[in-house]
Amino acid sequence: MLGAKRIEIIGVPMDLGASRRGVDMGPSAVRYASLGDRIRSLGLIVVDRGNVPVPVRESVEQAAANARFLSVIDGVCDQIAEEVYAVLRHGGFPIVIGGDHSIALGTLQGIKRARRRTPGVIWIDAHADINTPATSPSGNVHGMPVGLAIERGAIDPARVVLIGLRDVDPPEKTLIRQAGVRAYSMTDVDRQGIERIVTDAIEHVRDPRFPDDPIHVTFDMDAVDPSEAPGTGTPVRGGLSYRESHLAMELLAASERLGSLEVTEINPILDIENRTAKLAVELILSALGKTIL
Ligand SMILES: [Mn+2]
Repeated sequence: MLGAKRIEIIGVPMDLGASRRGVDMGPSAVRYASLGDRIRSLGLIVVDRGNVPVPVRESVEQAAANARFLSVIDGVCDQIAEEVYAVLRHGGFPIVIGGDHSIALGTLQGIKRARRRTPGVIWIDAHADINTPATSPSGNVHGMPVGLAIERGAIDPARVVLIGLRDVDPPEKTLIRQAGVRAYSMTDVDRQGIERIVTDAIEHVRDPRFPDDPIHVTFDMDAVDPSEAPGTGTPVRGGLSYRESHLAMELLAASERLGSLEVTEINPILDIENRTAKLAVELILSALGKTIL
C-alpha cells in the first residue's frame, strides 16, 4: 500500500446488474464480518463512509433488455465515482464493497478523475466481464463493466489484466483479443502458478511514463473456487484455491503499489454461515499487508 494510512470503506448495496438477488446484502455481510475492526488491528485508521444510496430493484424501470437497469446503474456509479474521488484526493485508500460487479464502472471513473489518467487494473474474476449491450447474452450489466469501461475511456485496455477466467462467452474471446486486454485463465494459473502471473500482471499494468502510479485491484469473489466462496451469484467450479487467492493479495501488498481495492459479488443468501464475506475480509487484510509471520 502506498503509504496511505487512512482506509476508507464505501459500501454499494446494488444488485441491479445481476439477475440473481442477494448481492445487495454484500456490504452488510462484510461489515458483520468485522471489516473495520480487523483493518484497525493492522494499525491503520479506518473510516466507514457508509453506503452509496441505491434504488430498490422493484422501484425502478428495467428499461432496455440488452442492458437492464443501465441508466439507474449509471446514476449509482456517478455517486460511487464521487466517493472514490473524494477519498483519493485527500490521500486515503478507498475500499469499495459490492454489490454486483457493475459498480466497477463508478470506481474506475472516480480513480481516473482523481489521478487525471487511466489506472492500471488487475481484475480477478471467473468471468471476463467484457461484454457490451451488443454482445451480452443475458443483458446483465455485471457482465459488461470491462467492456463499458473501455468504451467510455475509463481504462486503457493495454493496462488491464484479467486473472482467474474459466467462464467466457464466445464473443468475449474475440473482444479480449481485439481490445488487447491481457487475460490469464485458470489453465494459465495451473500451468504458470499464481505467483508468476500476479508478478507479471503488476509489471504489465504499469504505465512507463508514470511507473510509480498506483494499481487498482477489483476482486470478484466468484474468482475463488465455490468450495471456499459459495456465497456468490454465478459460481463456477475450478477456481482459485484459498491459498492462491491469498498469495495474489499478499504479492500485491508486497509490491507496495496498490492504491485502491474493490471486492464484489458477495451473496449472503447463497452463502454458508457468512463464509464468503469472512473470506473477503481476510483477503482485504492480506492486500493491506497482513502477513503470516
Ligand atoms: Mn465480475
